[in-house]
Amino acid sequence: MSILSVVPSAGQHLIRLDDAIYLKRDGVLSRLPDGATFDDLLKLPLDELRRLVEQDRPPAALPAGAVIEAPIQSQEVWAAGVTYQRSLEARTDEAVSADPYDRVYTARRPEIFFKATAGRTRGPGQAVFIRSDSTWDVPEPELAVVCNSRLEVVGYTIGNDISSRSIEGENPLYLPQAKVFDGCCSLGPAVALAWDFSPLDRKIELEIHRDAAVVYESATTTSAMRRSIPELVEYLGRDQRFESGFILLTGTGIVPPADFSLRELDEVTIRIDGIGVLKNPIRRHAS
Ligand code: DO4
Ligand code: MG
Repeated sequence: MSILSVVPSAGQHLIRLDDAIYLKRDGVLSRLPDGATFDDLLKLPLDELRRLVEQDRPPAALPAGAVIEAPIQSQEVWAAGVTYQRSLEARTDEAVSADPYDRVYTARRPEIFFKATAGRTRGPGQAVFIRSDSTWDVPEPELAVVCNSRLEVVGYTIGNDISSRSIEGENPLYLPQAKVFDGCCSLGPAVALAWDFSPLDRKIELEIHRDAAVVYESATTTSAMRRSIPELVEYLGRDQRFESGFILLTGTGIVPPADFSLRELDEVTIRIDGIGVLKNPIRRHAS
């Protein structure tokens, strides 16, 4: 089966294959001009980017042995939290104090935190990590927004905001340690381009496999998100510049029950309708 089967045939998607960027448009692959990188593309205004991406180009063959990489270069990954009722319920159950979570769910200002750099981020098929000093770990399947340097939404991908519930639950001030470590995030398999994809009412599905059996599965839809994407982008873009844009995870609407924790060798599969399938095996950092 082709590695491109994880990207839908319909629509327009940018895919990073080895070090080049390709467009998959209605099932046909073409290669963007030599040397085009995510940093270059995300410095362009959206209309110029669209012209470049949609230029007539000959179809390209899938390079032999190519692998799909995470759609990121020098962009920081940020994340919004407590944007779905389910996330609020899970945090208030695990936390020493429910109050900060209750307040942020309805506050004007959203929760937005730093999540990862490209070096901490993994692509499709690569191992993602849980911490050596955590006892309760979950994947968080999230719609990820890709923005350019002008805060215009260029497209959408899938993000996994892997999180330690034991560390965050002990004290909310430990959030950066619960969220940020090597291999704490995966992205991919493709960027569904904004002019061709509506993020509204998209189904998000999570499946966790252990020893060839499904040990957890659930689904939600982006229509259950309490915040709008323009609102989250506007808050993140306040008083700071992103020279090559950024990637913003929009929060999880799926949290497994309290007796579930990820284990080494589990496999996490996230599907978002119109974007594709992101699958990663789990590893635990050595203590
Ligand atoms: O409040 C802590 C993190 C919440 C989060 O990551 C989410 O809701 O997705
Ligand atoms: Mg999250």
